[in-house]
Amino acid sequence: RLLTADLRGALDRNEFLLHFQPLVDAKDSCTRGFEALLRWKHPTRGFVSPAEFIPLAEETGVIIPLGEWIIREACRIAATWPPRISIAVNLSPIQLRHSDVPAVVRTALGESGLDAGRLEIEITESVFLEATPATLVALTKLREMRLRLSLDDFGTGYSSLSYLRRASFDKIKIDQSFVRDLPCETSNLAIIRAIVDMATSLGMTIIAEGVETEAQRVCLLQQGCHQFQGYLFSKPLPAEEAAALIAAPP
Ligand code: G
Ligand code: G
Ligand code: MN
Ligand code: NA
Repeated sequence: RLLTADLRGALDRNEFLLHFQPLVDAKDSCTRGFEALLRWKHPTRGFVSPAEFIPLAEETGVIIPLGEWIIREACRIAATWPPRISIAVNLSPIQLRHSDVPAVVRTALGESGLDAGRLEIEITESVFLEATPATLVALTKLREMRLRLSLDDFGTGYSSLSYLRRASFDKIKIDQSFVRDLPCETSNLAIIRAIVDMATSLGMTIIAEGVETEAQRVCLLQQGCHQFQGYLFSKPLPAEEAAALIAAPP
């Protein structure tokens, strides 16, 4: 079992780092941006998955300082990339409820010099399960700061179309569970078609996650997805490798 004490000290001991997975254009497979994915290099256990420690960080409140560090670190690194490359950062619902995310973002943009238009915030539908008025105020403020909002893991949770409109999302990320069994699974295809129709009519960008095969890529392109993310293009990369990929595309 992971020790809470380990987690609390990990930030001060510089044990966290970010990896970056390309978000590619569906038409030409060029990298348009990256999603920042948190990694914990534990001194004795090696790399620990965020799926294991994010829930613990949320329970213990460590997600507040950790979430702030993630935003600042992602902006710092993205500011070294060409301006056409964007950065997507995952936000925990707890973070959105219990910290002043717009203030944290403002600080991160200021100290890095990153243009706000290059920063994308990813939140899951679970944000709306216990959304307080403050949650929607924070999302509205982020929009007013010209950030883009992206709805992560779409289709897996509680979806309210009215929230989609009120928070005015720019982007929907189709969850990898719908992509996994393509192109043969016709019920998933029907769901993807419905999501694409809805998101297109709302003017949103549609990205499919977990794209692993050429057959999936072709199928999703035919369905009208705008961007792809997945092992077919690249796994999440250390910062140096992400920079190398930008400098010398495959
Ligand atoms: O990259 P990986 O498959 O290991 O990520 C596992 C889970 O951890 C995913 O659901 C992802 O959204 C989450 N995660 C990864 N990085 C972050 C982060 O920086 N902040 C938050 N809140 N969640 C993250
Ligand atoms: O934030 P989110 O829950 O969407 O996190 C994306 C997760 O999916 C990360 O843990 C990342 O490592 C993982 N991932 C990215 N590409 C692929 C892929 O092609 N296949 C699978 N199975 N997982 C992927
Ligand atoms: Mn994500
Ligand atoms: Na996802």
